[in-house]
Amino acid sequence: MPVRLMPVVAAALIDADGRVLLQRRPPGKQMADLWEFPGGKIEPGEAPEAALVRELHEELAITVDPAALVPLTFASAGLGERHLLLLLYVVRRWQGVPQALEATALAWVEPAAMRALAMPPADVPLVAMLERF
Ligand code: 9L3
Ligand code: MG
Repeated sequence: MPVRLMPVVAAALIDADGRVLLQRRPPGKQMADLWEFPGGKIEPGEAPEAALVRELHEELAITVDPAALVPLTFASAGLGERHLLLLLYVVRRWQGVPQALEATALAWVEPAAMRALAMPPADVPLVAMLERF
């Protein structure tokens, strides 16, 4: 059976102190209660950067210039009969103060402290990249 790909974009928002914004997925959704880089699925026909700008507005109420999205790395993970492809962008400038519109909590976390948090399988290898960034 062919594998169905699910392309997902996510952002590492980095503040002036080098901390990164994580959000906690709500109960009832896939991967409930895990801490993730904010983002979501790329819609059919949508450019990855456009998808990430849209998701950050929907989830955090911030406005991001697509030119401020710097691709850093990717990870992939099996997800039942689907295959998740997760693209991570670094973001250092945005407008507005992030608000948890979909998550149950937001946290600014030092990259070295992320290992202590429960994250979705695809997010875990991204942390090692951020630590070296
Ligand atoms: N996912 C994993 N890590 C992330 C994000 C943003 C998403 N950093 C996974 C969770 C879901 C799928 O991708 O299985 C789609 O994400 P969403 O649309 O439920 O946010
Ligand atoms: Mg999402």
